[in-house]
Amino acid sequence: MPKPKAEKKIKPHGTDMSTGEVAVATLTAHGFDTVYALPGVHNDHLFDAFQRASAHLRVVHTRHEQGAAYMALGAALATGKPQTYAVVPGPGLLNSGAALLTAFGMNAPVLALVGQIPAAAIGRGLGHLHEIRDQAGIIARLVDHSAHIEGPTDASIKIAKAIRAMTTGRPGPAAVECAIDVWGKRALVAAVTPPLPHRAPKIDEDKVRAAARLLGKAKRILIVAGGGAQDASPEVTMLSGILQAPVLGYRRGRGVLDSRDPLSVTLPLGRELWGEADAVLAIGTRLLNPMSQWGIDKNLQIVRVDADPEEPARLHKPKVALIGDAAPILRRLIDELGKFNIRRASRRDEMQVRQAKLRERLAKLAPQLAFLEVIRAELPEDGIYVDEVTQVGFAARLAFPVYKPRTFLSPGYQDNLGWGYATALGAQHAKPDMPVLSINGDGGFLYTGNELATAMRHRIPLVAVIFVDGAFGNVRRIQQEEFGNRLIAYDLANPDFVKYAESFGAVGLHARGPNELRTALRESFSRREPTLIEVPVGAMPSPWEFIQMPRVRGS
Ligand SMILES: Cc1ncc(C[n+]2csc(CCOP(=O)(O)OP(=O)(O)O)c2C)c(N)n1
Ligand SMILES: [Mg+2]
Repeated sequence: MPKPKAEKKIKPHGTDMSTGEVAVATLTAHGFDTVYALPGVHNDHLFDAFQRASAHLRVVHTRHEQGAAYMALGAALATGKPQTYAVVPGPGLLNSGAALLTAFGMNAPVLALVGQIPAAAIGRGLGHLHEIRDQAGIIARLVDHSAHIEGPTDASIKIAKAIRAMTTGRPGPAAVECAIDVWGKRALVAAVTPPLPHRAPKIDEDKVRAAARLLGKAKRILIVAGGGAQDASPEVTMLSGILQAPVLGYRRGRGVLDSRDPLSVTLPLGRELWGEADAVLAIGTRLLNPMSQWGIDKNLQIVRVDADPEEPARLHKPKVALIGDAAPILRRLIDELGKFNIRRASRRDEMQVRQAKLRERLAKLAPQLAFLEVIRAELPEDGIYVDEVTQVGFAARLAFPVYKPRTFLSPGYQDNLGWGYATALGAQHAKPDMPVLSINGDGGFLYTGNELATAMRHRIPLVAVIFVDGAFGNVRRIQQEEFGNRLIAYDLANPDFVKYAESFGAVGLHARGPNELRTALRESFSRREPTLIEVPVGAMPSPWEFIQMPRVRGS
């Protein structure tokens, strides 16, 4: 009689882990080393997992959820890599909402980890702490990819999928939510999901040839670079040279072609060139303002390169749309253009003359430009400038020289007042060795100025300048010029900003005018401590004639 087979023992398979531990292990497996966060009971087990993993994952806690989300955004913009923040549900989520919205507008890879009320109570309207109706639905409207974590065994794959969604195709924010009683739930987990394979779309070779033919024949080409061109700076630079095509960047595309190249242009020259162009190559940009303000006609052939297949035809169907990441597509385009043996006459001299003429026109903005000149001189070449919705900021978009992509962080189409200080803090945290400069108006600064406490707590050596005119200056000027000087809701009661900074233990400096700002910046960039420089200013000349400009073609 054969011996009975030993009964096969089913070995427990995997590691005993909580949902929070799985989430943390998945984040670290994906290369995350920081989470910007504000805790609360809903996420206690998640934070316990953060605590246990603190050798691999730093928690930077802020003083308001908007601070956490803006810091993650700033870190993502400065590094180009995905970043994450964690908040409690309801008010915590909503407090982070403007930053999440801005991340969406800027296609920034920011992962929101959001708490939830007890799993069994979701959707029942019982009035649990921080309950909000249909949180999952609200999140799903704010970002393209969201998920609800059910427990330890689905947490890893759901987070891995969220990260993949954030970094493939059109990048952007994602969110996962998890209930208060689920973060601590334990189970045997077989493995943590590693980064999922990316599926790069195949480049459409016929379309590359069509684009090359079109651009090869065109006489006067304008390249428009948006945020989606930031990782294609060498390719854009090369194309600009081959085609002798000027490159327009406004907010997110600044620095894709180094401003020291005379073919690198901002809005006013961009508009002139748009009016003269027979072809436009638009890379990673919605192209909304040129098409809707400056006009289109049948003599303007448009080639678009975009990661999002839906984007190119949204407003106006282009001649050719190339879908995918800009850099590999542009490399193929450069190869294909090689067949045309293109010899374009240099436009260097012409563009130098036109740039000089523009500088004469922009001299109208002398007060803003004087500050920008000092900032450019003192901020190192790779230093990061973080923009705000303020007079000096508007002028910077037109005239601040930008040498590299990701060194000019401007809030995109949301133009979200008050994003600046906390976003810059995130950029500085993620790039500790690189000087970061935040500029602010007195209106915008106090949105997140409380995060000076975060700068102190985490020793983040951000230098911030605040231009103090005692007003929502932009609002005041519009009321003066367009509403018969009927002023309302524009004037500000300000603290003493030097004392305000000092009360946190930060360095507070006072600078009257550009020369004193130069000294203050020099001192601050060498001292490298959290610093706020207060600069009293008067009303500044309007930049709007250089930003909102009339049609140059079409009807
Ligand atoms: C979230 C948000 N709220 C309101 C506005 C409208 N807005 C644009 S500029 C501005 C005033 C900005 O004041 P300040 O920061 O002091 O800059 P200044 O114009 O005085 O230089 C306001 C309220 C906005 N852009 N974003
Ligand atoms: Mg102001």
